[in-house]
Amino acid sequence: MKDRVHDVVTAVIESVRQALTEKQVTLEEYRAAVNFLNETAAAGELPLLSDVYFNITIVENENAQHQGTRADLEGPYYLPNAPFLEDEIKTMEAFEGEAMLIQGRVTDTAGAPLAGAVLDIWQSTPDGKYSGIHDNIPVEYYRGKVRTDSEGRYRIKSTVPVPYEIPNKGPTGKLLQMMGSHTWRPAHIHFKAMADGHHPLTMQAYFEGGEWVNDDCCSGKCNEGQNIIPKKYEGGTRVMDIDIVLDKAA
Ligand code: MBD
Ligand code: FE
Repeated sequence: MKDRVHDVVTAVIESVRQALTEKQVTLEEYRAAVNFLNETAAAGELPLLSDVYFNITIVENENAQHQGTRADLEGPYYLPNAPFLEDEIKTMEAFEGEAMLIQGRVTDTAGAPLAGAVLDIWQSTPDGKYSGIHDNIPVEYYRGKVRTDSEGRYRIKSTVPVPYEIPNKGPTGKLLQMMGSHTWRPAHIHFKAMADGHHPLTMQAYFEGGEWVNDDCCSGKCNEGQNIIPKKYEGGTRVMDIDIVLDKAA
């Protein structure tokens, strides 16, 4: 482990030094950058800042090793202890969200169903907040786990999320704006899929035709995967058919 830390941190230090040299960064600029990181930490935004710029690279590393469903951004708002749900993700009545059904099948790369696989699902409120993180929204809302049945199927009700603006008043939002970027992500649903003997998968699903799907502020390549879900309605409910293929554990 020490060797791995040494190896990776040495490479990071070298690439930062190289950038500082290439751009002939001054003491004043260097100090401003350190202060920026300090403010970001004080605002609790280090996970956000990191994920905006670097989570995508980790995703690409994962996908280089994958046969199954493409991995995607985890983002900074996953909480591991969400409850198991009956048939519904708890949503807040204050928001009149459009009804949504998320359903599909979890299989291995040979197409065999994975019974008893766990899907951990999380999404933002319709005004772009995450429970357990923002505005004291109780953690039991907008999160939860489902288990696949004997045929690998799952089915859970929720409400349709809307495009998500990352907190734009803090240091991360300010930096994005200084960099000429907007602060929006397409509407999305987060998943972690886990099954015994299989490699866990962190992914997201997006909505066909959704705003920002082709222009995610987190450098997400939403449009390169299979994870843009076709527009489908059944009796006024937006149906998200999301099948997930998991690789065998190495
Ligand atoms: C999010 O909700 C998110 O999913 C990502 C990847 C980054 C910031 C906020
Ligand atoms: Fe998110």
